[in-house]
Amino acid sequence: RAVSLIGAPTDIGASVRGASMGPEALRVAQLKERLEAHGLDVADRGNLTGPANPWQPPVEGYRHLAEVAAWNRAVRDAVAAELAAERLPILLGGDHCLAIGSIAAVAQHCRARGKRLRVLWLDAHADFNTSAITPSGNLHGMPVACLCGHGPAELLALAQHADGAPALSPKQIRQIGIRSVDALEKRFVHAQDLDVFDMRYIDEMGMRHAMELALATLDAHTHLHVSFDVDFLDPGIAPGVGTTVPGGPTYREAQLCMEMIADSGRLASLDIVELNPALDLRNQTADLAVDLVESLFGKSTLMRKGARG
Ligand code: DIR
Ligand code: MN
Ligand code: MN
Ligand code: MN
Repeated sequence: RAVSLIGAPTDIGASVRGASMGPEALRVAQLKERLEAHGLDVADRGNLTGPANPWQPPVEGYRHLAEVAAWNRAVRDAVAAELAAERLPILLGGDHCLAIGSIAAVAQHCRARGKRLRVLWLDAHADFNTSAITPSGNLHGMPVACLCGHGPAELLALAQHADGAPALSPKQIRQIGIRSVDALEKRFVHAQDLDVFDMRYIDEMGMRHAMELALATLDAHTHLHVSFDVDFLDPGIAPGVGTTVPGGPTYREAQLCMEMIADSGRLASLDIVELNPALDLRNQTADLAVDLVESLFGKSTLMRKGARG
């Protein structure tokens, strides 16, 4: 399989500075070399460029909207180019606002090719705020809403299909690991009927059952996109993120999650976002993220019966 790394070194949508250093930390953790060791053809496309972070307060409910749009346009076009070349794009964020551009490209590609799209959103947060309900104005808290058609015209214009339909329907999304949802965001998640496997669900039913359901009904025509916000992981093992939330998946739960995705054989695009090296300890969170991505691409302890790849 051919994969391409696309760096997007920005923290333009985040609440804390430093995710702009994420792409380099993942390279230092040898993402390319470790995927190559599993037989993948890996091309590092280097870093995209975009506006600097002006670090301004929100305007009408959005912080840095123009800059977020510029970065997302660059991400969308770069991801689209890799998909067109039949390569699997891996977006190295950067903060999670960049998933708007990344998933917009994926949604447009799937529609053009007649593929079904399923998005797995691995995150502590639902990222389903809008300008009317956000407590922060930070656009990294809004990408899922934007992709579903609830957001500013600038971002909807770059994310939606040519006929104006939203990039995603809530039915295509499964959220895993959620444990921090803002008060009004909670009502909107419920109203839009997002499929959420929150930590309570994982505590009670286990990661295995959550993933069985999240991966149910995939078929040979399904493009599976994984949007991996590193704050999905428990902060005890992954301190290098801007917005830690206690009570996340353990190392083993996260590994199982990734291995089950690998076993589905449908992974076709990936975001690795919100890694913040300024808050990390000797790059341990980047190393862990790369470890998990190895599993996502089929690294397993032993050969397993019934598993692909
Ligand atoms: C919070 C934090 N829900 C907000 N969000 C995220 O500002 O909207 N932190 N995504 O990583
Ligand atoms: Mn997120
Ligand atoms: Mn998050
Ligand atoms: Mn390893």
